[in-house]
Amino acid sequence: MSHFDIIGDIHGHADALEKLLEKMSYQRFNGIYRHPDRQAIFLGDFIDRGPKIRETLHLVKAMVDAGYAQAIMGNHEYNAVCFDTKNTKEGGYYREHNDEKIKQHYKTLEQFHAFPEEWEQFLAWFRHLPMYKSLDTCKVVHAYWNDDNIQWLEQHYQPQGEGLSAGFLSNCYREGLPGFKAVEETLKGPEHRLPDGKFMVDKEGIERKECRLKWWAMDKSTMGEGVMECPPELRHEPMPQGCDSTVFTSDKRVFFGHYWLTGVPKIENESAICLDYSIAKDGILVAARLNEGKKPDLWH
Ligand SMILES: [Mn+2]
Repeated sequence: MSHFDIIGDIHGHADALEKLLEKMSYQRFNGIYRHPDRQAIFLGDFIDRGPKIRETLHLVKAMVDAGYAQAIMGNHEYNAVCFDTKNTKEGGYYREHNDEKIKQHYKTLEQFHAFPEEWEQFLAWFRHLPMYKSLDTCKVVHAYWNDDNIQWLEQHYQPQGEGLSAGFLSNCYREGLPGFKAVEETLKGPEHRLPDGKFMVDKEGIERKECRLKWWAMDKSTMGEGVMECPPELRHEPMPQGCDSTVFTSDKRVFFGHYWLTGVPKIENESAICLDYSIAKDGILVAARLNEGKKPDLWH
């Protein structure tokens, strides 16, 4: 089956998801959305922020269980598992329970407050989601496809086996551990340290010394072109030393989400297509419809 519809980050916006599926001629039978000859691919980040996180998870997981969809893990699902898993060696949890991290996860905890067993089941499902897929006509990943990282995951992450076990997490949950880079970059994208004294402010209003690289951009000669949310005073600066300035190419198209793009969806780089247009921040939910031998169509 190569007739895929690839769907970007949902973040609890189940109504927008239903609308988009219906627009793309998916129909609900016995409560499960399906298309007679197509399969949906979900790029992760089902949870946090939005008003209908439970509904989103039920809808997506039911489609996957029935074979009408496939799903990969987003950084929010990974974070949720880390937040829930005790670090028996060093104490605490693999994701700290501090104000910033509770705030980011709050909507999910709140909406599942009365359904703890359901939440446990979804966490168990997250623990076994693949972090990437190479399909016959495309590749999918939540944030960043890098062959070295994918190779590390291929060797060390077994979604069908132990998945995100405490043993696996203890090997990658923080900087300095052998699996940190592969997991972090695959799910959250590559970052680079800003020049001394410079910082950027992220969506949560937190100051960060790292910038997020637009690894898929065609032109990466200035920071304005090559980094996300570039501070205005750095826009015309050359990219920091050590950033990859080559144009990303791939044998098959890579689809990814994660980056909170805004405006009208468009394909910047034919080899790497972002489908996250900020549904959780007054944006839209976007899908790419793939038909053999044709350019992908963007739907919203
Ligand atoms: Mn994300």
